[in-house]
Amino acid sequence: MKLTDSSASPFVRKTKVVLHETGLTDSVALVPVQTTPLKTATEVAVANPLGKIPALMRDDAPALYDSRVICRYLDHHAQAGLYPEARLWDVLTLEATGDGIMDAAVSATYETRLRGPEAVSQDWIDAQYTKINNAIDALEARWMSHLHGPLDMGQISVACALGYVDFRHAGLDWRTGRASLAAWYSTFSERPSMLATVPEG
Ligand SMILES: N[C@@H](CCC(=O)N[C@@H](CS)C(=O)NCC(=O)O)C(=O)O
Repeated sequence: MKLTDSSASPFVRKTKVVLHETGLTDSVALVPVQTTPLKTATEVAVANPLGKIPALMRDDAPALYDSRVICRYLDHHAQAGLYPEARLWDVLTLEATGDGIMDAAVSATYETRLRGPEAVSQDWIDAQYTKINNAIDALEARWMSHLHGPLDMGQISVACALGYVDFRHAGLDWRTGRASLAAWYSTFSERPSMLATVPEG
């Protein structure tokens, strides 16, 4: 199998963390790509008609895309238990919260990096930052007990989302007023799977 790879993408990072956590790194070759909404890389368009990464190219079956589908597929493949039945709906909601932070943060990145200075909308960026801040407040207020539980897909998504906020939007200073989440993240970031996938670029 092959995975479209970009070190900066938090969605790709999710899937790579899952590869590490499930022991599947040797089963998937990484294919580095450079793609943006304004210029889709050819290999990305071939694997995913939506032109987004990650996509997982399987050997004898159609490519899978959207990080949620890929992560669930890899978990199923490895029987790793990242979606425990007993708390499935919480895990999926927590994963959606992490993914939503990524969506908002990536949108704010595109706004600043892909549009000319005259076209950048500060209102748009502020609206994305509001979503990120509200979601991080919710994590601090309601999800700490779950985050401290056994490893699951929700935790991986949240950690990759916070890592991306640090990477591209450090000015948000998300740790201030969220001491519990900051402490959890500091410990989680030391996992070998997280250390092996730190974003660059
Ligand atoms: N819901 C998708 C989001 C993926 C996504 O937005 N990836 C970004 C890179 S971080 C991308 O491919 N952007 C290019 C584009 O939107 O055309 C997933 O979870 O895989």
